[in-house]
Formats: sequence, structure tokens, C-alpha cells
Amino acid sequence: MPLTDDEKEQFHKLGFLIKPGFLWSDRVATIAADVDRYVQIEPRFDGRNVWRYDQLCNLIIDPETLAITDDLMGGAAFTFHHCHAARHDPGLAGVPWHHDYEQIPQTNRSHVQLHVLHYLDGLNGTVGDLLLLPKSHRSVMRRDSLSFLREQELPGMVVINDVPPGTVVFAHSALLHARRAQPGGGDRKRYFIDIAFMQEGVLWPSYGREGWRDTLAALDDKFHQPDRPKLFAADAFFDIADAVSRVQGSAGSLAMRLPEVHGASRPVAGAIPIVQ
Ligand SMILES: O=C(O)CCC(=O)C(=O)O
Repeated sequence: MPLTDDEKEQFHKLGFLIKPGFLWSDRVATIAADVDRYVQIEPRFDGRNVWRYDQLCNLIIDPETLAITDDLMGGAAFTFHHCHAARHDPGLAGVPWHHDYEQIPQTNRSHVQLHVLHYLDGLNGTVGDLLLLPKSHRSVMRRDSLSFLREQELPGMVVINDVPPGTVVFAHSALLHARRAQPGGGDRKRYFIDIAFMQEGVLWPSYGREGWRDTLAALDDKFHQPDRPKLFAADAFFDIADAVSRVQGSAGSLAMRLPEVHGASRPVAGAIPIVQ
């Protein structure tokens, strides 16, 4: 079902949209079985062999998820960046406040990067809450700027700790979020899958490990979508290691290293209007 105008506005304004029970229970069970297999065979949380796990990959190409992503990207094409899958045990450590918008250095929010966060067994306050800071996706900062605050409460934050199995959170990747640890005691596992998509129009940093091109190529071989030919396109990305080394150790304003623009100020392609 397409998103309503209110849902789209909420996403652009607040930076997230929650779809409780988005995945049906029979599907949740088969995906959870795939995650069980994944966490046993793939100890690294870096999505390198995700193409070997059909149920996980069916989430990447899920028609309803892709239709919502179309809506949130304003109809522009987009490319897959990564898929992570994990099964969190009770007592799991928290993750401090951060965002996941890929840009080197962080300078603007001209294009949308989307995180699709799947909580197969929901969240019930026993195995780690998701904390979101509405509207923070409209600020520009380093990904770890607020990590010194750990997982402490921030004014205006939203706590996601009571959602049913199969819930999916669509979050702008620049939205500040954290995982607040909980001591356990419930009977639910914390199945967590995150998938990221990048809007077409700029080059994006690649995933931060060697072999990212191979992962995209393997996904494209197996799950190519004829109506979305760029879904697994490696040419949407530049190599992150190269970009990091260019910026590392730089002092002052990097703008002065860009070619001079004569006449009017440089146009910003695809800039997003600010919604109050
Ligand atoms: O575990 C979660 O709910 C969120 C994890 C997280 O912060 C992330 O994947 O960036």
C-alpha cells in the first residue's frame, strides 16, 4: 500500500516512520530461521555474504518495502548499500547516540539515505530499546558527535520499546539514534536486520570493507530486479578508504580545496526543502 501524504510528511519532518507488524508472522518465522543460520556461520556483522541467505535477501527486494522507499525518496531511483543481520541476547550492551548518514566529510543533507530497521520479534522493553531523536536528521554533524552522551535521555527523544513482532522502522540515516541496554528477563529474542538504500544523484561512500563490490555483484547476479536496474549498482559508490585518506589530517575549511566557481554561487542539486 502506498504511503499517505501524512506519513511522507512525518518522515521528512521527523525523520522516521514506524510500521508496526509490517511483516506477517509466517514470514517472520522463516526470516528468523535464516538469521539463526546467518549468526552461526557469519560471525562478522558486515553483510559480506548476505547473498547466500535467500530470506534476508527477500527483505531487500520486498516489493512493499521498495514501494515505501520509492515514496520516501520522492520517486528517485536508489541503490542498496548494506544489509546487516543479528540476534541480540538479553543483557546486550547499548549503542551510544549516533547517526549512519554516509558522507565524507559531513557537509549537507541534499540526498536521502534510508535505514530500514526490522525487529522480527518486536521490542518489549527487555532486550534493548531503540531511541530516536526526531528532526535530528536535518542537522549536519559527525556520526559520533553525540556519542559522549552514551544512551542517556535527551529532550524530545522517542523510545521504541513496545512494538509487535514484524515491526519495521523506516529511518532517515542521518537521524540520531541509540540502543538503550535492558537487563533481559523476557522471553523474546532481539532479531535485528538493517538494510540501507541511497538516493540517486550523488556518489556515496562504499561500505567500509574490502569486497564490497563483490557483494553487490553477487546480489545483482542472484536478485537482479529488471525494473530497478540500479538497485545493486557499484557505480553509485566511491571507495570509502580512498576518501577517508584524502580527508584525514586536513586542517581548516576543505571548501578552499574545491575548484573555484566563477559567477553565481554553486547550485545544490536536489536540495531538500526544509519542512518546519
Ligand atoms: O539495535 C538497534 O535497535 C539499533 C542499532 C543501531 O544503532 C544501528 O544499527 O545503527
